[in-house]
Amino acid sequence: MMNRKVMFCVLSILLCVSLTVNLYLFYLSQLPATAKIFNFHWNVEYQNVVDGTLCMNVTFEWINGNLSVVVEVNDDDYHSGDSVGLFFDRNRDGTIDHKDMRVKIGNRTVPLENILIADGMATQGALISHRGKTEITRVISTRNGRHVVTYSATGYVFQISYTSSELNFTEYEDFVASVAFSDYDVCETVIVTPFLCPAT
Ligand SMILES: [Ca+2]
Ligand SMILES: [Ca+2]
Ligand SMILES: [Ca+2]
Repeated sequence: MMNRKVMFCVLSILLCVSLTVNLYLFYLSQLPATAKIFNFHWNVEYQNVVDGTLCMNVTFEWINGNLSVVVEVNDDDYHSGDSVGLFFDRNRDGTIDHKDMRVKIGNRTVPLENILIADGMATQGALISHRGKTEITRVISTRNGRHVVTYSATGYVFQISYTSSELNFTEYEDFVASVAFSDYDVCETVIVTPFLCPAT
């Protein structure tokens, strides 16, 4: 009789634990995803980077107050000069241009190494309009980047994280961004029209 009582207690406890775990997993599955994912495509007639459709996936996620950025591009050939450009409306004037390259925060002027090169170097660049076309201009300073680049049969993955101070906005604010990919092998750059990333 005693053994049955013990067994009943153990089974009851196991049932409660199982129920609690399942409820917690259900709760987690209902939480809104914090990552914002954007997908861009260029058909073969609009680019020479790949023979088929060029695909770029951009993921923004705020982690501990820093903006994690992951850019995936299905480029078909590695070159140490291939690069991803990340452009943010850092001075919050609604447009992305050379004024966003350096932002004054308090008494400091904060630059941003936003051209991430496949060989691990990084430099600064800005979007400019030239003869009705959007182009990227680079400044000369190049330094060791803090980004991570991997290349595989499916293409590139560029990863970096910026502080909110560098970006001049926080996770509680919408921001405007643009992304570019330069394929050194064919001397071609594709640039995404600036888009809005809503706050989490
Ligand atoms: Ca290519
Ligand atoms: Ca390439
Ligand atoms: Ca701006």
